[in-house]
Amino acid sequence: AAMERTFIAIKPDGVQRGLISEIVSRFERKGFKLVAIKIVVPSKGFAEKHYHDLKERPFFNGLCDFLSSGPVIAMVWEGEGVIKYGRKLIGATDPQKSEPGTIRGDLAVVVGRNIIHGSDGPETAKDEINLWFKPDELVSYTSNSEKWLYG
Ligand code: DAT
Ligand code: MG
Repeated sequence: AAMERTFIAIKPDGVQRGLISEIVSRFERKGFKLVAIKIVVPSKGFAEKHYHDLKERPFFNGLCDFLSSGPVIAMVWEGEGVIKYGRKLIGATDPQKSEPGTIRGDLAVVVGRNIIHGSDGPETAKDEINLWFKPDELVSYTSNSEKWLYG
C-alpha cells in the first residue's frame, strides 16, 4: 500500500480525561508519522459538518453537542495502511464491543463517550483532513526512523 494520511481526533472526553499523550503514543509507537496537530473547540455547526453522514441518526444532535463541548485534538497521521490500521488501533465504535488492547477497549466504556475519532476510508480521510486543516498546516518531512520501519 502507498503512503496514506488519515484524520484522527481526540474528542473532549479524551482531552478532559488526560488521555492525549496515551493516544498519541499508541500511533507514534506503531510507526505512524504525525504530520498535523492542533487543539480546537469546534462550533456546533462545524461538528455537524464533520458528522454530516449521520444527520438522520437519532443521536446526531447529542453527538454534535458533545463534540463541540470542549477542546478537541485534531491530528493527521501518515503511514502505509494508516487509514485501516488506525481504525484497528481505535477499536469498535461501541467500547463494550472493542477488543482489549484497542484504544476504546482499554480506555472507554460507553459509545457516547468513546474518546477518539478516526476516518473510516480513503474518501472520508481526504474530506475530513480538508475540513479540519488548511493545506499549509500539514507538514511533509522525512522521519529518521523511516528506513528502519519500511526497510
Ligand atoms: P465511529 O466513530 O466508530 O466511526 P460512527 O461513525 O458510526 O462510529 O459514529 C460516530 C460517533 O457517533 C461514534 O463515535 C459515537 C456516536 N455514536 C455512534 N453510534 C451511536 C449510538 N448508537 N448511540 C450513541 N452514539 C453513537
Ligand atoms: Mg465514523
